[in-house]
Amino acid sequence: MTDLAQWLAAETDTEGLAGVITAMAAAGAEIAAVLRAAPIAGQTGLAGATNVQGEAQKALDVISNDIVLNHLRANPATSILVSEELDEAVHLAPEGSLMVATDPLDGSSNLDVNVTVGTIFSVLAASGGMLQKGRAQLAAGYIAYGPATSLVVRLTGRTSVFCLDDKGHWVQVVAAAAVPASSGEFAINTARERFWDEATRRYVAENVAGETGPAGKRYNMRWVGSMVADIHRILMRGGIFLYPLDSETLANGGRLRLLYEANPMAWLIEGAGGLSTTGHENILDVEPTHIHQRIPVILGSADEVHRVERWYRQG
Ligand code: AHM
Ligand code: MG
Repeated sequence: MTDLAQWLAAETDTEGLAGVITAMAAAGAEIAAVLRAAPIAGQTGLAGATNVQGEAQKALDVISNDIVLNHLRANPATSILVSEELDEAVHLAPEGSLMVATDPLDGSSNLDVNVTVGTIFSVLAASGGMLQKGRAQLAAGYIAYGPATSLVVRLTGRTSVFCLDDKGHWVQVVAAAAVPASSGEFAINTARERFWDEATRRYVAENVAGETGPAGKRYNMRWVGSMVADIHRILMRGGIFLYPLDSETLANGGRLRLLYEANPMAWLIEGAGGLSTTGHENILDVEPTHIHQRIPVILGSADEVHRVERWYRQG
């Protein structure tokens, strides 16, 4: 049985990097405990909600952000933290060599219905500045708070999956995740169809046409509406996730964030043999222009991503 510490020791001899991942894993274990008791504490709603004792409660995404911040503050290797919850970057250990970008609790609108949510993170060399391509990541990961608490992490090798046991240890359950090249599952919010571009419309139409259509096979659609849950499914059994640029998200450049949603997920999917694209280029090659930048996100099984890219080239 391999645990996280053993895996990290084999993956890197950089103490700082192993320390930051250990800190994120510890933050994840703490967030998991908070989430488990959140309905009793009256904490699943929005900021300003009250608990069963009538006390005012902080929203869980704020609590999760504080937990991540505390764990990274205690870690001497982290010098910069960029978080979805914070407008500005936070400067931590001045001597630290690493930067962390995180969405401390993604999919928080799913909390009041007890659906899987997650913490996403990306680790970069602080010396490269805050705006680096995803390709420069030293590591990335997410913690999925579902029926099991899973940590999915990759340095520069293969993407590995750990599960939190009842003693608080991270036990490896998949040494090297492998996203099958072909799949019959796609994930997109079809309620947005009226905003879609031509490439998205055509790709989805082929899938929906099933075995008698040009794709020549039957597809199923899944959309949790919680990126970590949708990506975890794809990582474990294949499929494709699409949050493309559409007429409504056009002005913002997309819906999801490049630094702490798209890049880490693209890094993990690539480490499992899958692919990512904006429709026009690999997500990991996009040069960021600001820390909270949004980006179109298409990723998963390689054959499916290639089919979407073909439609973009024709458009
Ligand atoms: P958030 O960061 O505000 O939680 O939003 C991100 C979430 C993703 O987890 C999910 O894939 C997407 O928003 C769902 O969007 P939609 O509500 O359009 O289906
Ligand atoms: Mg988010």
